[in-house]
Amino acid sequence: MPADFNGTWNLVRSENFEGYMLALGIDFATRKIAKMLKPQKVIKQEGDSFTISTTSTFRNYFVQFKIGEEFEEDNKGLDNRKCKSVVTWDNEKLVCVQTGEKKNRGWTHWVEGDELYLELRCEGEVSTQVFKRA
Ligand code: VLZ
Repeated sequence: MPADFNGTWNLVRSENFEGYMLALGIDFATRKIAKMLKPQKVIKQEGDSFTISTTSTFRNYFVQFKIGEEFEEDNKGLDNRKCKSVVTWDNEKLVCVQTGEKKNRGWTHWVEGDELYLELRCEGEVSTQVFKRA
């Protein structure tokens, strides 16, 4: 029985988002703004189909995928690099591998109690974001 990610989630804490953005080559001015943001995620899960919309006062990001089906991701408004992405289950965790110019790029989502976790990885950097239900 897979985990239920459905809902609206607000960022409550974040670690090393700066390092993750640096690894992606995000410029100084954008990093200064982005690290102050408290993004909200709305996740819709129907079987193995997901939409994740991340919104903030500065920029928004939307992704849609089915488990196990590779898709082109353009990372528009983030680092704008294209990559081939695929999301799979690792037990109760959602694991995305983003294959492209950047090594070891991807993310993992999981739910722990009433909290949604997101681990973001790029090159040697790992950032963790924690969200609570709105
Ligand atoms: O999340 O990849 O939920 O793709 C931050 C927006 C969104 C603020 C970070 C603008 C995206 C930042 C994280 C400007 C550099 C992400 C996935 C998993 C959905």
